[in-house]
Amino acid sequence: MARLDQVITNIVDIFLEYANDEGRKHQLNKDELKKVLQQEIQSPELKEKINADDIEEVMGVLDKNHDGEVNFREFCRCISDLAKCYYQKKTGRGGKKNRGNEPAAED
Ligand SMILES: [Ca+2]
Ligand SMILES: [Ca+2]
Repeated sequence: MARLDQVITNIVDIFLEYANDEGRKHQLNKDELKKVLQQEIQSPELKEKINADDIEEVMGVLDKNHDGEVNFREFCRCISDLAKCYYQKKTGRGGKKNRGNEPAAED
């Protein structure tokens, strides 16, 4: 499988594996979210960005529609934020400044 194929199928498969573990299907509750972050993120720089030990805060940030769980759209946003974070570290671009070009409450 090509690399992007792998990335995409991995994101979907990982989400479903954890989201369907307990509670509502296709939704990550707090415990599931904590598990997926603890087990599937190991690199120190990403761990630093998203702290699974403070799951309340992480959930607050990710749960854009405030239903107490993380759906696939919210999960994707998290992955994309982590990818951007890594990109910025690698390239030195973007920095830590939030230039406000991301309308967070769009959906
Ligand atoms: Ca669930
Ligand atoms: Ca949600």
